[in-house]
Amino acid sequence: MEPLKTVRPRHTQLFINNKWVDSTSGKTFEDNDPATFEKIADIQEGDKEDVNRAVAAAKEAFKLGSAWRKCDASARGRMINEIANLMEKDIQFLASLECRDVGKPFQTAVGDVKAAVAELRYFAGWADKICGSTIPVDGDFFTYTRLEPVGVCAAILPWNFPLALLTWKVGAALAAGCTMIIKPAEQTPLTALHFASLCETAGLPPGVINIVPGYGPTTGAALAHHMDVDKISFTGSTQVGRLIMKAAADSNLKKVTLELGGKSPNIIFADADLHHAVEQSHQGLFFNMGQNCCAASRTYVQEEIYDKFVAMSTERAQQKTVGDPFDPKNESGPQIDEEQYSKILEMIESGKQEGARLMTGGGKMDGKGYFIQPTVFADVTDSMRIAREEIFGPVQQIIKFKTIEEAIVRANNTAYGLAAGIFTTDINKALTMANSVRAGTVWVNTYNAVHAQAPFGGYKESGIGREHGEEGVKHYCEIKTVTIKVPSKNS
Ligand code: TXE
Repeated sequence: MEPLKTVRPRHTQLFINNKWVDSTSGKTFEDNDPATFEKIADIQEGDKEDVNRAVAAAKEAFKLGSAWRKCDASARGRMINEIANLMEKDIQFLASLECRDVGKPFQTAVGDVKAAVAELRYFAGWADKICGSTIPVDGDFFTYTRLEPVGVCAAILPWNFPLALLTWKVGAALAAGCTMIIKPAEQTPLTALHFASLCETAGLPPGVINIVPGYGPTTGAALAHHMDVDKISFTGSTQVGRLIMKAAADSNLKKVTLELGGKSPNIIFADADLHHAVEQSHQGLFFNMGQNCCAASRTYVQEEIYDKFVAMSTERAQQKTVGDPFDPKNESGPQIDEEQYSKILEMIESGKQEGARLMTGGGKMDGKGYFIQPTVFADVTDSMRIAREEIFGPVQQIIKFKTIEEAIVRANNTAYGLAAGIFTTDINKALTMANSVRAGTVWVNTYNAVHAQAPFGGYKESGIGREHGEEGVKHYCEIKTVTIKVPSKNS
């Protein structure tokens, strides 16, 4: 599939109650291309007033007796499937838009749209399979549970996988029968807006899906503090995750699920298939320009193979093609914005100053765009900033270890707990490590294998709750217990 290199967004307004509207303030913000610095579009900038309008619409759509509440669960599922079908039809447009807005290589963007379609199809299947149970309580009672939609939900999204992460949240929310207000990241509002138009075409009643682009401290905070939002699902930094929890505590104790940062260990044992481990570790870190919450950003390599692994990883990073994301020869594009770009370059400097051995890269690339050289550091120690803080960029840290016992302790020596990788051909080592690492996802002899069917989320400061799978759907449900007095029960 060829990219649409001159792609333009079809929508730049807010989407509330199935209508395209300007922001109440009349303000707009610029959405820019990170590869060229060119303006793509002026986007209507939502704030508190617009959030109020969108929440009111979502609340109305969720009212008892509304079209959405009376809709058969199977019909909800068909609508979700129809959105997936429409996305599939528009794959070239959506992937081109994502490529331009995020700066991710076109083929990666195509992969994101395919993943988003698969997400929706998975959740569509759940719509009429969300069941309560009957419970044999003591006494003359008949007791059952109902899993009811939690209500009006808010989703605050990051910019690294704008469309895919949107479907993680929307798919589960719609399957459960909730209504939703979505705030895309200010850097990447375009695919969310197009998604809204597809929701309308697929037949979602007004108010079920609303999109309010805007900034975090205004639009995002208004959602987090809103008294009529029943649940908020956030993906982004740990720092903002704390603010979301505080806002929930200070307002209506809305339910909170958080998917936050990470500093995931990736442990390569000497018995691993070396070529495979080098390539997977490279992809595990450099995929999406390193802008990945589960990036393999602490690569622990057993001493027997350490030098070889470092040499091979360096060579692999040197082969990496970085440039125009629309050019199919490029594996990597720019970072998302000035803030991330400066943060990554500063982290690289700290690595050099703290004595890590720079094997390749180590700076920005010449010319326009937020491009950074693929960078590999060896001889990294656990106390260095590059081994402790999330870099969120194309910077690989390779660290030496000796024993499995030491690997376990060092892997767990972090405030994060999102993911971990283990490379070994010994099943006992694999299982010991899988059971010992405190992380929400453990990959053995693979990395970044994320699926809609399997729960995803963080231990410790990497988050609260799970997305995907049955657990993910249940986070959009309340459990109601109904107990009825009966004259006499029989087993
Ligand atoms: O995140 P923010 P940023 C990590 C990564 C990155 C760092 C900062 O380390 O370098 O976070 O990135 C909205 N109330 N991740 O600054 O600020 C914001 O508008 C409510 C990991 O982009 O957390 C955007 O929609 N919302 C991560 C979203 O939060 C607020 C993905 C994320 O932005 C808000 C992204 C507020 N006060 C960054 N302030 C992952 N887990 O994948 C901001 N927002």
